[in-house]
Amino acid sequence: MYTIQEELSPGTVVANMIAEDPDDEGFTSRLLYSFTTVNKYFMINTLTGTIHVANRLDRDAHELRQNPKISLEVLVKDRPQGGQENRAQITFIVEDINDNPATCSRFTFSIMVPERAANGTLLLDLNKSCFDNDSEAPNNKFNFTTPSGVGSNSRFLQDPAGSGKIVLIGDLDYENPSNLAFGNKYSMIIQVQDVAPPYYKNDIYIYILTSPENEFPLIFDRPSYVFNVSEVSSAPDHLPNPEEKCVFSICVVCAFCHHLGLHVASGFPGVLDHHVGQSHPQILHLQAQEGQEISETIQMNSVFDGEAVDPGKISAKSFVLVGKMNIR
Ligand SMILES: [Ca+2]
Ligand SMILES: [Ca+2]
Ligand SMILES: [Ca+2]
Ligand SMILES: [Ca+2]
Repeated sequence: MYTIQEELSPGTVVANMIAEDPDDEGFTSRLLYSFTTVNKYFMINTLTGTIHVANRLDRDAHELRQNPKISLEVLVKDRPQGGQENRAQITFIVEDINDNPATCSRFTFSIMVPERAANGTLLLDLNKSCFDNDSEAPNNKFNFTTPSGVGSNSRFLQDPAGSGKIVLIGDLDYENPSNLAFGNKYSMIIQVQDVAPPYYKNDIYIYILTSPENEFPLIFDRPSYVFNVSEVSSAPDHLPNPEEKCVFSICVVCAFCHHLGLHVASGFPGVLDHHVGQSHPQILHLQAQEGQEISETIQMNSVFDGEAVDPGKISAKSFVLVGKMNIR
C-alpha cells in the first residue's frame, strides 16, 4: 500500500516493483513487467518495474474524489523463452492536498436594507455563496476575516467572528446626519480564507444601501381651513388657498364627488352645484393620505348663493383624498 499526494507531476516515480528469477542467480534478471489492470493514472517501465505517474491525479474531482484508492495488478514474466510468470497487487491511496483556495460564486454583494431594520437582523450569510473544492478537511475548511470599511464598524458586525454572517448592529436612520454623511451607503471588504496552509484568500466586496421608509404622517399646518366658494363660480385654476401655502392633488375615485361637481381628474374642484342630489354635503372633510399614513382632517365650508349654510342642517360626508399635499 502506497500513500501518494495528489497532483504529482507526470513522470514522477511512485513505486518500484522488483521480482527475481532464481534461474538467473548470479546474472541480471531479464524480466518483463506490465499491468493487467486498465488504468489511466500510472504506467510501468516494462524492463525495470518502475511505476510512474502517467496522468493528473486530482483527488478533488471525478472518481478520485469518491474513492482515492487505486488497486493494480502487476504481471512479471521471464524472458526470452518465457514460461514463468507471477502477479502482485499494488494499491495507491491518493492523499488530498490544499490546492484549492476557498472561493465564492460571486465576490460583490449589494444589499438594500430598510432604514428601520432591527438590530440583530442578518443581512448576509456568505457561507451560502462560498465553498472550497478540496475533498477533505481541513483543506476544504475556510473562514472569513474581520470586515473593514469606513463607517461600517459601528453599524455592521460579523457574528460570530469568522462565520461570514453579517448582522446589523447600528443605526441606519436615513435622516440621521451622520448617516447622510455617508450617503446612506456603506462598503466593506472581507476575505474568505482557507484555514489550512498556505491560507489562500479571496477578497469579497459588500455594499449596503439604506432604503428610506415612509415613516412620518403628512401634516397640515392648521387643523381647519375655510374656503368660500360660490356655486356660480367657474372652475378655478387651483383651490382657494389660504396663505398660499398648500395645494391638494386629488386623485381619489370618489362615489360622492359628482354631488360636489369635483373634477377629480383635474384635481381641482369645479363648479359647486347645490341642486345636484338631495344630500350634497356642504362640509367637506379632507384627509390627505399617502399609503397607510392618514393625516389630520381639515374642513372646508362652502357658501352657496352668498349665504353661509348652517352646517347642522347638512349631512356631511367624509371623503378620503388619496394623494399628496404639496407644500409650496
Ligand atoms: Ca486537486
Ligand atoms: Ca482549500
Ligand atoms: Ca485538494
Ligand atoms: Ca428615518
